[in-house]
Amino acid sequence: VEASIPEGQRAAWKKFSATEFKTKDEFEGEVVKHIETTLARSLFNCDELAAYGGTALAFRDRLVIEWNRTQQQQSFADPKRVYYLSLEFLMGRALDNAMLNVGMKDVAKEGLGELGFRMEDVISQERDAALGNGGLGRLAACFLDSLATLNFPAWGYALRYKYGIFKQEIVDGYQVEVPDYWLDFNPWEFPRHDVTVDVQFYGNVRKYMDESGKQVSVWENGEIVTAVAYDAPIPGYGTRTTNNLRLWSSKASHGEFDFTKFNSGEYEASVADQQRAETISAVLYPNDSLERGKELRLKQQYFWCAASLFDIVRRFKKSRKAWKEFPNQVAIQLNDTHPTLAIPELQRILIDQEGLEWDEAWSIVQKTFGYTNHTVLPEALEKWSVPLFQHLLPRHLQIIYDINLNFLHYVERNFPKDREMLGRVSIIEESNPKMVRMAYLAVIGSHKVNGVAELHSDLIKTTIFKDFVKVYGPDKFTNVTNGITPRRWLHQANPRLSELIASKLGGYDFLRDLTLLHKIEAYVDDKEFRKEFQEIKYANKVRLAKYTKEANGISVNPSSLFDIQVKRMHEYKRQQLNIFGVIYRYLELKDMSPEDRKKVQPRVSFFGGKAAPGYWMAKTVIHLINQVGAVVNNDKDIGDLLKVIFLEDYNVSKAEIIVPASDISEHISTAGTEASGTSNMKFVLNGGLVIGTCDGANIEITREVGEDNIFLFGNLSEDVEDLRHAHFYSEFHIDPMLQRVFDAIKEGRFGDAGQFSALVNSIVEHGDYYLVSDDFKSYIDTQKLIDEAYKDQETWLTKTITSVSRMGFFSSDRCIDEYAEMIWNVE
Ligand code: AZC
Repeated sequence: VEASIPEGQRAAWKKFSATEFKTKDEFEGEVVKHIETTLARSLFNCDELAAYGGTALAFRDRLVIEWNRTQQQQSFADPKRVYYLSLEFLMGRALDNAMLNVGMKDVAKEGLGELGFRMEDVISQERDAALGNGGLGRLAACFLDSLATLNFPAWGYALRYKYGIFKQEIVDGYQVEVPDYWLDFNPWEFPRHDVTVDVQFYGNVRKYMDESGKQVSVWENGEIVTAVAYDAPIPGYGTRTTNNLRLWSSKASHGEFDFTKFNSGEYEASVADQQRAETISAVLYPNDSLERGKELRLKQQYFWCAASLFDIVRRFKKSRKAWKEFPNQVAIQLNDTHPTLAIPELQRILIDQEGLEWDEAWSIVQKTFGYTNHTVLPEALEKWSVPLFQHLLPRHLQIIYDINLNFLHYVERNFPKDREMLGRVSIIEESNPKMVRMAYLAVIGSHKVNGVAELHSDLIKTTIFKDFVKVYGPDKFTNVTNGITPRRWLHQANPRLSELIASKLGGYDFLRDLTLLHKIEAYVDDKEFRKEFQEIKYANKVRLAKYTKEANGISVNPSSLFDIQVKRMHEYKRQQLNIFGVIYRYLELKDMSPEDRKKVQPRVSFFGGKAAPGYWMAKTVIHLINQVGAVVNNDKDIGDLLKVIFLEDYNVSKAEIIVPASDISEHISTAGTEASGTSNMKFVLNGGLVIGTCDGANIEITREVGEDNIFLFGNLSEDVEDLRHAHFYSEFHIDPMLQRVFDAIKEGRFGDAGQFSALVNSIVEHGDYYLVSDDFKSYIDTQKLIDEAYKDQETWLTKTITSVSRMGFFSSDRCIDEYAEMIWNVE
């Protein structure tokens, strides 16, 4: 329904249009107004949470004004839009980001001070929006920031999970999962009860011939669930562009209750229907890099794709352009295979609802989609069973069969001699039950496929998509190396460093063009600069030490070398290698004379990260870390020489405290397994060095910062396969240093050895798939180099400053520009 104010009344309307606060006083006025009216609190019962509420609402108003303006402008200009479909957006907190992006944090700080509050306390009241697992979700959040900052007309689409990623508690050294109900108070979202889409599941397909002799398919008798839009404004930095993140929430299609049932006394049944519908958007699946084939997950995926596509098509149709213009108006990026159903869904809309011919529709589909792959791990590649598909989405299965048939005909014509090829590239895997291979559907339905770092993009071409390179040629496959937003990961997380850089570069332009950082290399010998740089690092370590004391009750010395590994817990990321290394260090310290110990570089090993609830091995590693901490941290011989800290419930807002505090961070995945990694970039940008394998973006970080400024170790990806093979077919000799560690574990020095036997045996008896033993010596040797290097603080400082100055490449702005140019063709 068009609901515009008539011409004649617009002048009056404009006169009273909402305006933005511009001064400290106006800001305070807004805060107090919101606290007293919107929140119905007063001078006498205003706590920090209410102060947060008032501040957030004041800034929200500002964002909304720009947001409305942006949307209005885009409606008029009707440019090509980018739609980023991601099941995860790991946004973290919004207030600090909003204040910095609109450039009003100082004003707010002063204003809050006058009202009796400290900025840090107010900011820390906000709960993280934790609608993601790890790297993939955080990347999507960085992309939204860059899209808005670079003024691209872009939308994010996801689900409004009632429960985001679980909260991690550590109880007796074990991970316990607690639900994260984050929506109690969320001023950043706008329910759009008028923007709804009915989504169908189940049912059957009826086919008939219409008058013109054309075959028509009708998907009918299904169950309908309604999607309701919830929007969140995404402000750009230093621009008025404010884009939209649209999250879908599910509810029963007939409203709150089925009144027929309700009135006839079936209260429970009527509520049950409603709950069943709401279950779809209730919870984020907490697995990263593992797919379990659960029906509810497939339902989530379709629900979200169908609602988003309906919305996108509705917007396109407003422009009344011809269908062939669709790919000129719409670019849809698939963040991994989770949204692959959007491909058959668009095809279905075009042929079943809009009456296009198959080929014309399919050409539109292929031009519209791009697909980003984030992993080569086989256990992460999505497959859905054909019977489940048939049951839940009967029409989509037919369409997928047709897509597959056309594709296989094409392959057959072009590779008549390679009969095996058809089975290898078919979307349908001939297993029992048959499976739909989502990654293949995504490749076939997109015009570009990209990996997320150079090595990864090369690997997908030689492993999982090898045959598709033969079919389509290499040009369909490309690389866009990941990036991070310098707004959150420098300016917000490390304000003092940002300020220091700005003081030398004459302003904050580097936050919009990170390549300008290279100019600070000129200050690498500047005494004053070096001193300040070092002081900032120290202050950030003090901040983390303070947090550690509060959270873990353990005092750590900020002068120690801070060694940090924070990321999801996974065998391929090899936190086990790290903790085995820590044990080795501990054993060596125990063997030393008190004299020798005096020469040792004190170190704190920090760990943080969640394990998927069903991932037993990852949970065992958490337990081992905590057990080792309990022994080491209380050993009088050791004192400050070594501390082991597990930081509970690692998330985005904690990362903002942790990342700026590292001297060394660990990115030590088995070569060829980590697609990119993005925390490696965050740590280096904040003046920490990396110990890492030749994997993912570590390789490009090395290229940028120089080999002297990174500590690489371990086997190379091209040797991994041979090594694994050798573990089974030659005699497997465990590294003797690692054996020492295992002996200590078996002696029970870190508690009941039985608890860790599966972990040890995965290496000793079951082939050491992740090459922990093969890389152990190289890892320990490199850690020793680090201890030595750290003693020479001046050289260390030079390395860190030089590295920061060379990190310009890793801005997500660069990354978004590459997508825009190579994949989306948008300006
Ligand atoms: C991650 C990759 O593991 C990580 O290497 C990469 O940096 C990140 O995506 C962003 O591209 N993948 C995931 O989080 N999840 C899946 C399913 O791959």
